[in-house]
Amino acid sequence: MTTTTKKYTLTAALPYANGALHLGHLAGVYVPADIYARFLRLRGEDVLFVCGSDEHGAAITMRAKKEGISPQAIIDKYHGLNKETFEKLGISFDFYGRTSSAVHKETAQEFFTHLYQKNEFEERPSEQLYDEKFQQFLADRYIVGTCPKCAHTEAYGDQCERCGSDLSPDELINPRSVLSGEKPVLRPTKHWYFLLNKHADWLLEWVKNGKVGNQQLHNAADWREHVKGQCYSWLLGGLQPRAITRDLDWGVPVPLVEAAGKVLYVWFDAPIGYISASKEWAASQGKNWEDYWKKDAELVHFIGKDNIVFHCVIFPAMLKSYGEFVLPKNVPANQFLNLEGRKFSKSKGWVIEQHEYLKDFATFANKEDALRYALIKILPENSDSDFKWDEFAAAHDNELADNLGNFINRVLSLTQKYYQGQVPAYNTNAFPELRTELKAQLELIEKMIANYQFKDAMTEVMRLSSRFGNAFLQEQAPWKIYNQEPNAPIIADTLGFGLEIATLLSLLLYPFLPFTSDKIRTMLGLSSCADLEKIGVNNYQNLSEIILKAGHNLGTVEILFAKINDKKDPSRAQLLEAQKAKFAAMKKQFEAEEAAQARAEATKPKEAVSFDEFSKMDLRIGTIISAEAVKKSDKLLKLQVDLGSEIRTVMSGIAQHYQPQNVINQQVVLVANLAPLKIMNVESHGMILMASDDTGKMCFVSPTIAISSGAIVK
Ligand code: B3M
Ligand code: ZN
Repeated sequence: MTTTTKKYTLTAALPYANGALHLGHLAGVYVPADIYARFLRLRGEDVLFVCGSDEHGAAITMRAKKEGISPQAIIDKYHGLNKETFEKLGISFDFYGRTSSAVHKETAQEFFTHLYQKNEFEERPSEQLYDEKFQQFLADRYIVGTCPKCAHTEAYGDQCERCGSDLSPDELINPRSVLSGEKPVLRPTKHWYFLLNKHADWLLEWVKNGKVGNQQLHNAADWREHVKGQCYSWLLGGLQPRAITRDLDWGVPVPLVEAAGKVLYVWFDAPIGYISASKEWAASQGKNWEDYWKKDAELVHFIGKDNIVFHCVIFPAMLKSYGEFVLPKNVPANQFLNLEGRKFSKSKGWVIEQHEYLKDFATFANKEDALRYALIKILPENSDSDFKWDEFAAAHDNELADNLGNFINRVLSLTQKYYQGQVPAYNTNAFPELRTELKAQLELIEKMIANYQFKDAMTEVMRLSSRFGNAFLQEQAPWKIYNQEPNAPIIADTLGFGLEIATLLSLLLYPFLPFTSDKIRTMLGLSSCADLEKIGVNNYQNLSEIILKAGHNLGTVEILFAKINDKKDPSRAQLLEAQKAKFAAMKKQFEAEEAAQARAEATKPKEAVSFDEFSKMDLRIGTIISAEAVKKSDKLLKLQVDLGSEIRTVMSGIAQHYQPQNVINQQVVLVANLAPLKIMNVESHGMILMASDDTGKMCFVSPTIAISSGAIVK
């Protein structure tokens, strides 16, 4: 039975169950997806928000090999850890599935069979790399070698992580097996290829104009530019048939007799995982999963930028080939988050894993929202961004504690004091100008969220607390009036409006900071926003519904955010300092390693040059006739060098090794035909040759006898 009410299906990329997730994953995918899910639910929309573990592919089997346990043990371990951590952070999936489930196997096989019967595949014999020692074909990540595009020596068989190129194993130079480390041999095999090339034209039209045939499915302007950009580079580069089966023993078996021993390619079965999770959820709720995937269902995929092609090209082609499925309305992919200026790297330990954060900050009240807030402020929506502990602390103290916490505390404490914790009778039309401004503010926030601009939306929500909360209370200063005229109606009007703002904040913050929203509502004597999802709060158009009625009893006032930098209680600052120290020490070590590497690189013998190339250099003896320090530079000296036939001005980086007065009459070797270069606004004509070693010593290279200026060096 299909009902007519609109359904929203939100998916968040299925993380591989081969490790813990870190802050980059949270900011890239799960927090934004959760914001949108909560926002829609609070409006009373019918939302299905699914995710789950991606439990197939080399990511799993290789991890199992590394840890010396079975793939099953790996997926059980990390599925449990990731699911539990998401819950703790308030990521409100309706269902967190796993691709090892029976429903998934059946769904993925049925999907394959259906496309097979519709002739969407082609069977192709091929020669593939094979590890004779391990008796296994080497697909994707099982093979490493040198990238043909950027010469990175550790490129994988499916992708080079240095330059981002999409590769196939046969493109790698000097391929070697990850299993045995040996050179693989070629062996004949056969695979099924999805004829992606057949779909190129409609996909391009769909991405570019949001149209399929004469149906307008979405407004192309709503898609992020960087997402469309990646799609164009794939679509215009020419789509090729793509192998969707593999010779592996871990995965969903290919449901064809002639494909015994083969499994589906992990990127074929993983997105189908969204559908299987929906089926499992629907079965548990007595609902029909098809309502959420067909007709006018609205599908939105939340992913990181490395998954764009799979969600904007390949999976849509699969859905359309199958028939009846809707295509994603939007794929608001995020860019990457960095950590203190460097890429996250699990292997180097440069990472903050979400479950580790929760452990390290166990004693920190409201740690979940403190993290959510810090991440939302830097969501990499349109460009990469950077997590910094100092910014985390500053945002927590200045914005959450001093702005939001302070406002909630003030309005509730004043109501407690003046009206014994009961909402006073007040004029709900007081401050008309402010109310008009507020309405516009609420509309702006709603528009931003609907456009997936979550970072900006949260800034605007926080303005409710600063502009309409704290600044408003400060302007009205009810405490001053109270001293003279405790019954003045303006006091009730002021606090009444303030309580409306506090209530609105509890609603508006719910998608962003659900724990804080709950706390504010408890203080307001209200139940969680989760209870409002059933009825739906149209908090933007019908404000009167959310207004606390006169006589309503407020709850107890509590501190919302205890500051990190607190002289009386240094415990939180200590937690933070420990983190900062840990990363600073690591950074120091990395920098030392990098410097050593750079030195090694610099002292490595250079490539041979021909005599002709060398003869192009015009090297001459020059005599320094004057030298002066350069303002604002501790490295440079400005020199006049006599070349016999002319005097040259040369800027030279020797100030840390020579005093100006000590270089006069010094004979040096000058590269006389180096193109002039402007350095600190002075044109430098030539370069003096210096010798240096790795102890930091540096000296001129000079003739062993006095020789005429201008003498040729060859
Ligand atoms: N597991 C890749 C990743 O974690 C993959 C996503 C699947 S989404 C269907 O980046
Ligand atoms: Zn490369």
